[in-house]
Amino acid sequence: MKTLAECSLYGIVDTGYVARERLGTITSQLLQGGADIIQLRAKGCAPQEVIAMALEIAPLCRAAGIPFILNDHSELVREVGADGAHVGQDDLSVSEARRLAGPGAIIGKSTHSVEQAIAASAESPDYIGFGPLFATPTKPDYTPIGTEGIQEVHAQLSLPIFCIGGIKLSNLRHVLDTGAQRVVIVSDLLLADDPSGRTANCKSVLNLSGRA
Ligand code: 3NM
Repeated sequence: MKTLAECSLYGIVDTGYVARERLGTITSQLLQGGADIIQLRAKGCAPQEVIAMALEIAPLCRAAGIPFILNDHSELVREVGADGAHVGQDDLSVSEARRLAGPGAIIGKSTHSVEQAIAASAESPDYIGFGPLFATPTKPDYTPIGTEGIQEVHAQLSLPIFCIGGIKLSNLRHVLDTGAQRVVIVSDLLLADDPSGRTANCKSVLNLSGRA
């Protein structure tokens, strides 16, 4: 399986954008386009639904050699054959998520300021998310933090940092120019006419920047 150090493009399969029956197809499209990590984000779905969806996605990621992460639900990681879980600021601690997900699981944490990123790193997650950089329809209630903190957070921390929030093919080069090394892209991939092509195009921008 690809290590986090090798990952620059993180795709999220979000049930807010993708109908249940398209989850497998879209996952395959993101993988085909070169996504390095996949997360299932199924906010508001019952655990049994999350299990069913995850059982469909996990084998696709496994076959591609790509880590598969559950948003929340660290307690389901082993049951569905996922590789880890992602926790938010108001969710379980990293250590509690790690205990539930089991040995070797990847645990990521969302952070929304340089201060939160530094505080989160003390919990020793395997990676952090940092954002939202820009306004995003995927999390409309979050205030954008802009790109100003990107360089500082990279200077202060040595763990993988995935910038997130409003990142698209059209602004990716700018985001990388401001110091980002890894990104999460959600709606721009999921809502593209050709999700696989859009993913591949984003990956080439990352590759060209020398960060992938
Ligand atoms: N977490 P899009 S922003 C799921 O800042 C998520 O922690 C964020 O979606 C955070 O690429 C975000 O469509 C949404 O803007 C990202």
